[in-house]
Amino acid sequence: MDRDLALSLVRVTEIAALASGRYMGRGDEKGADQAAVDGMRAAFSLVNTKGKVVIGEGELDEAPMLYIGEEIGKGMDIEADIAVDPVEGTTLVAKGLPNAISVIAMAPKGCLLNAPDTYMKKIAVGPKAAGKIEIDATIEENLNNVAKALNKNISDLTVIIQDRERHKEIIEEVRRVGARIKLFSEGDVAAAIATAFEDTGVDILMGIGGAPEGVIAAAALKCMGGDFQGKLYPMSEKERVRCANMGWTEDKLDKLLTMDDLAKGNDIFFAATGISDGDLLKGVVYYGDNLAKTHSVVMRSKTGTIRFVEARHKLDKNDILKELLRKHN
Ligand code: VTB
Repeated sequence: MDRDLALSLVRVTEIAALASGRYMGRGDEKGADQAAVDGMRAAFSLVNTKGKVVIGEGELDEAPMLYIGEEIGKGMDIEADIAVDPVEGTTLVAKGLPNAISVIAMAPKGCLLNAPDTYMKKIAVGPKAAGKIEIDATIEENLNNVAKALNKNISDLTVIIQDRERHKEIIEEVRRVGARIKLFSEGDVAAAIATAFEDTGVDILMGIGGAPEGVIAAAALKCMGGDFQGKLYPMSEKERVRCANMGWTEDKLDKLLTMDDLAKGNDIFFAATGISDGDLLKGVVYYGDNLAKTHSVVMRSKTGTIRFVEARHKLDKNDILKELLRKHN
């Protein structure tokens, strides 16, 4: 895929973040999400590709826009799979908490797993510890192997875990082994990405989060040379049925999903823009005088280039933004 698509993708997440950022702290999760969806959908219509949403806002009957299977983009003969999470962490935006991002991943047709809307058990690390994780190994084994790869003592190692009751045993075991823990409330894509940037101080993500978010995190880690493993983890009968309907019958649920099963090949693009301030990305700043600033990261697996893009937007000079901000103000 054309390398210039990377910059087109960052425009898409920037516009989604600029629209969604309007809802920060307003207690309106739906509004925050809808603004980002409207922004992504409008901005993507200018991207030179024929994309099909494989990870999106849900099935057609539950999502009128960016639904799974929707064809988006300006056309052209480049066919691509698109995974979107217009707001990764709607609660974070609604409450004005850190680490909300808008994300998109893109790969050639057939390369992103069409994951069912269920949970996934996950483990993720950055490049230095790639190849050293095994989702079925014990927590102690994984922590020892990652510590060794990073040339750290176990007590220097930081495990990032979503603050949920379902992670009680993982947390207890990490504490017993002696590593540090950073808990987060929402958004395990940003948490997985943080493992690939040494300055965040985060070394390994463990726990159970959304399966669609697992595909997006795997795409990002592929671009950064990190590692990710997952296993589908339905937590209710309804989710089990949902999995079975997509071919994930009971006998297949235990399949190990490697980074290549989730984001195949080496032509993956990933872009994210901060909505609220986070470990890696700054949130949207509205300066007044129709000026706003966004901070994004965009990467491409083929070359491994990682770009941070700080952009200043004249909100009254961009037709898409003008229209969006009229609706979401
Ligand atoms: C997960 C995680 C997401 O929501 O889907 C989580 O992958 C939902 O978990 O990043 P709960 O049902 O326990 O809330 C996020 O944290 C963000 O929406």
